[in-house]
Amino acid sequence: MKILLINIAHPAIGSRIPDDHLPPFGLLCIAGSIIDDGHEVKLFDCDLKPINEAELLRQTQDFAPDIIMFGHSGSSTAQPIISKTARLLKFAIPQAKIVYGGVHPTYFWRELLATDFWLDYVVRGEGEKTARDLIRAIDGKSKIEDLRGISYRDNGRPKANSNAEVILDLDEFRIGWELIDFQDYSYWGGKRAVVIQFSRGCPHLCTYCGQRGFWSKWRHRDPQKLADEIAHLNRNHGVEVFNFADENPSSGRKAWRRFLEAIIAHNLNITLVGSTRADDIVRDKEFLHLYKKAGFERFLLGMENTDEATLQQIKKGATKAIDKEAIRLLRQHNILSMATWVAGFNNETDADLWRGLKQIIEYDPDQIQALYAVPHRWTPFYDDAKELGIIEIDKTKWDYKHQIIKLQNIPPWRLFMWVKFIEVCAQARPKAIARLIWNKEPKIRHAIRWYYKMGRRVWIHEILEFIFSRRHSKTPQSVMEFYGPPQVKEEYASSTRQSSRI
Ligand code: B12
Ligand code: SF4
Repeated sequence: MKILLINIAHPAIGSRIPDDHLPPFGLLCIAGSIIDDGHEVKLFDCDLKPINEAELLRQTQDFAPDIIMFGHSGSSTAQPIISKTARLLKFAIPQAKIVYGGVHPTYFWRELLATDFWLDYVVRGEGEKTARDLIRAIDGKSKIEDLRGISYRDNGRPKANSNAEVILDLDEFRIGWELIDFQDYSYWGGKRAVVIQFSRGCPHLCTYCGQRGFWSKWRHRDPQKLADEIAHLNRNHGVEVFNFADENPSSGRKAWRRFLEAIIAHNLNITLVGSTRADDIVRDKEFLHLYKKAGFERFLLGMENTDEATLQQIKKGATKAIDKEAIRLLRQHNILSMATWVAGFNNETDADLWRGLKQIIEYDPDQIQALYAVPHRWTPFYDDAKELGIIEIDKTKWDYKHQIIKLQNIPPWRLFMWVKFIEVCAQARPKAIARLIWNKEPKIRHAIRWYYKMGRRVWIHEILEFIFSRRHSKTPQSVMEFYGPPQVKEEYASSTRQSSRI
């Protein structure tokens, strides 16, 4: 069968920040599995090259796919444009089946199938096996009703089969690298780059996060096989930067150490960038030199808040002391730390924000990402936030970079100014600038310089956007009203629990 994979979040994306683009990793994971099942697969990465509707339509008609599969890693924010594009293509090529997968459709299959009548199937959860089985069923080799992890329409009504089992052996399916031209993709300031993944899932229970529910059990790839794949991509395709998709790659200490050692044994000159937890960094203080030697240049530490009570409320399982120590240890090994800080968990006041700023400076991270809380319905945070008002109903802005939840004490313009002020204070401190000038490693100096350059552009872009195009909802509805009746949420919660049993 002819399968077209489409990665799309917004049209003419090339005009947006940043210039660097990473390959659409989730779709490449699906691709490996379905290519190996004997299908002809093509990828349109509309994030990479701006494409208008007429051109997309023409290219799709030229390929004449039997199935068109949509996905995007900015899942909820991409949904409106995916719906629109899917509609366009379905009307033009009605015989093609439309399939949609990823985080957002996994939890919103019912609404999507009820409103987007051009959509034929939703793949819930991990896609490698389920997408392969679905294509076999569309090809008439099995019955849709017998599959797991699929939602579809039965007599016109949205229906879901039982959840798919999690993939326990992450090396069972390969990544369809052959669909991309490596030259097209870069990160870290123009360096050839890909996304890679060691593990899926997370054992922690932070209330605002959907990772545990989506991926369920924490699993990892064979450390040696992943190291070999990285070495292959570096030596044969010139990939210099590997951005880890894992939320929490270091959860399994032994496996993680084996991976670091396997990478070191390959003796590569590469840059590794990832996210992890501050407590794992502190736990691994005896072998942080291996992180460095393997090539890690930066870790994003999801600290989210500097207030002990808020950390407990969001069940972060972290303390201020651990967060601070992790930053110190990373610096000792000349690995950059990027701390996330999130506004909107606790109906902050100006005094809270001022205290937050002072604490961020005291933590002294190299980089900061100031974000806004997003009350996704599939997270426990939804229950804390459901009565709160929202000021943004445009889902393309539910990206952690726009305020969604209304604060009682601070109007949006003032919170925005606080967030920008916190960013500039953290990044433009003389101490931070001095680190750029005096860092002994050219690679790290490049990394810091690139972040400043990009940060400056994003910062100005966000201010202009706020002044000229941001319009907040005048009649705020509550989070619950926005999402609809609460009994629907109950069903999603229980379906997540089912998959967590495995
Ligand atoms: C790497 C990453 C990025 C990279 C993406 C690089 C790339 N080109 O892939 C970058 C940094 C660019 C990025 C950007 C954003 N991201 Co991001 N990102 C991630 C991260 C850490 C990993 C994504 C990934 O590759 N996962 C591994 C793959 C294998 O998983 P996957 O993509 O979900 O795909 C699997 C399944 O979902 C399913 N599937 C997915 N798509 C499809 C399609 C079909 C047809 C099928 C059948 C199955 C299927 O099968 C796949 C294999 O099992 C995730 C968190 C996470 N751990 O997943 C956040 C995450 C996806 N990002 C998120 C967000 C919000 C964003 C941004 C909006 C943030 C921002 N402020 O700008 C932007 C979007 C940018 C844009 N252009 O619109 C959220 C999405 C939450 C949501 N509800 O929508 C996540 C979940 C993180 C979180 N905080 O919760 N991101
Ligand atoms: S925020 Fe990070 S540590 Fe917490 S549950 Fe999500 S992935 Fe795990």
